[in-house]
Amino acid sequence: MSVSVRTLTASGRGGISVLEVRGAQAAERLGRLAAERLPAAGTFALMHLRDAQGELLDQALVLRRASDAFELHLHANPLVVDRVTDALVPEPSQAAVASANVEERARRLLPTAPSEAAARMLLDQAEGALRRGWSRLDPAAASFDAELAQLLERGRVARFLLEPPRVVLAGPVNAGKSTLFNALVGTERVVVSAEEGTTRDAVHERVLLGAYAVELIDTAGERTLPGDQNLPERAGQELGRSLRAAADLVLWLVPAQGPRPRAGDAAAAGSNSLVLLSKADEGEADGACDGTPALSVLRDPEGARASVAASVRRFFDLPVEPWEAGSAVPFEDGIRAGLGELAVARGVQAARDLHAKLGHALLDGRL
Ligand SMILES: Nc1nc2c(ncn2[C@@H]2O[C@H](COP(=O)(O)OP(=O)(O)OP(=O)(O)O)[C@@H](O)[C@H]2O)c(=O)[nH]1
Ligand SMILES: [Mg+2]
Repeated sequence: MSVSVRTLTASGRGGISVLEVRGAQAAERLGRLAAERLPAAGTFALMHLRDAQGELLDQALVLRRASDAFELHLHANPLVVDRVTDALVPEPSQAAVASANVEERARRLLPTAPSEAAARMLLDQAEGALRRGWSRLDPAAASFDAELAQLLERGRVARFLLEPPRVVLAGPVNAGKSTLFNALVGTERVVVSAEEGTTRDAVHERVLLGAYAVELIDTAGERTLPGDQNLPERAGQELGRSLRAAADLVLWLVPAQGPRPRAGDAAAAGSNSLVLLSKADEGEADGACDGTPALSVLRDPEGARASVAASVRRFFDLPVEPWEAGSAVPFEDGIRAGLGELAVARGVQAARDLHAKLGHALLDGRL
């Protein structure tokens, strides 16, 4: 590519955002945006950057690191940064993203990594772990199938790391859903009360359960409502139902002292549901009953957090440690699909040819 633009600082509002602009056409593209002369290599200048219509985009400090490499220190408003980027690369493009190599693609995901584990895994890939793992794969080796299976499994886990699953808290009114939601978020985020039907709207928060981030959603409780009035609570229940249908996992809370759900109940109906007993401190017996995890959120919030984290991991079949330092992790769908193709290639020669072809396309972005 003749010019590449990337943000070196975290995205969002702040004092300064630094854009790196480099490539054979970097000086020419930048020169078009500014009336001032570009600084000489190793020096900097204050410049007024304008779009094609002459409108001022930003006043920027421009540092020239080399003849074909610049740093633009812009005011850190995402809209300003986007407009300057668009002006520098008029058709920025999917092609540019696809043509970046795998290390660069991992680096680009880093600022939005949902958890520390995800960020550290991506950093490893940005440092070449996946390229090394891929090049060690030898279709002629006896260990080929096992190595491929291991990579595919790491890829499956990585998808959970990078795309937090949607976990909905549901169950009868007053089951303690909002109390658990607050305990998992770590702050009094939503209203809790002894009244039935306290929660109406759905509230979403990203929370960490051990090493994994999840998109946690608190919803209105279930109970039969009188008449057919269009009560706000009814609307809340309907919203809850549609969120449950779209959820990766529904945690259905049932008070330990009340009746347990039976087959055919809403809780038992969804293949994406897990039943948890709540208010176990009020139940007949503390701890897990019939293998159903039991929570005493008020008495032991830490224990409840750990129990929910373990239930979520068990449901999605995830290891406690999502990745091993330095290991190759196929963190993109395209790479996972490529590994899937390799797994079904017929014969060593066909697998070798495919391995070489896919390596070129997937690692170096030459599609
Ligand atoms: N003893 C005991 N009480 C609890 C526990 N968790 C919640 N509660 C109480 O149960 C009542 C209802 O709690 P909420 O968290 O508002 O229940 P909810 O399921 O969100 O209720 P709705 O929003 O009305 O559906 C409150 O008085 C809480 O203090 C628990 O672990 N033990
Ligand atoms: Mg509630």
